[in-house]
Amino acid sequence: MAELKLFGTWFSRFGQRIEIALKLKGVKYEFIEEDLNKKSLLLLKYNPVYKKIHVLLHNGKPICESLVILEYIDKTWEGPSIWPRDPYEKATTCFWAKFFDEKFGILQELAGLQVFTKEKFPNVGEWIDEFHNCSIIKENLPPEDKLAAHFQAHFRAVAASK
Ligand SMILES: N[C@@H](CCC(=O)N[C@@H](CS)C(=O)NCC(=O)O)C(=O)O
Repeated sequence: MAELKLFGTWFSRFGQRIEIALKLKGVKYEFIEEDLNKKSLLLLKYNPVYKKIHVLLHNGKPICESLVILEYIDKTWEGPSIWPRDPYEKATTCFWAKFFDEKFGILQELAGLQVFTKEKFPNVGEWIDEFHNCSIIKENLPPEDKLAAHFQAHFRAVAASK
């Protein structure tokens, strides 16, 4: 039987996109929760370049970086497409995925910033609402208040350590 393990943390948006992709494809996997303050030797072994989550381990072969992992999942398993099939649409989707990765997400709210408001970007706002209303997404995203509490505690700890 194929071995499939995902090294990650419950609160990471990068990991949530990977878990949602695996669930959309109907693929079973084992989730290995990492402590980012004390990374496992396996994580360091499988991602020696960045030493970061996420790593998808498929039959002993590690795949790193969430967007690369999404590509791998899409090509490896049957089921609904994760990426658009049209090359131009795919390139555009990839561009925006990278753009959002490098910006805030929930962190923008905690920092008191509102970069992507519905007023400024109605199409993006509509897409975000549609995304959150999809049942497989709703069932697999941790509650926003739990995420907010986690990141607030994290930022307080960072500030206290300075
Ligand atoms: N570009 C990477 C980002 C991965 C990333 O930033 N991982 C964070 C957690 S969300 C991490 O492992 N941080 C620990 C560290 O930087 O030491 C991806 O898309 O997978």
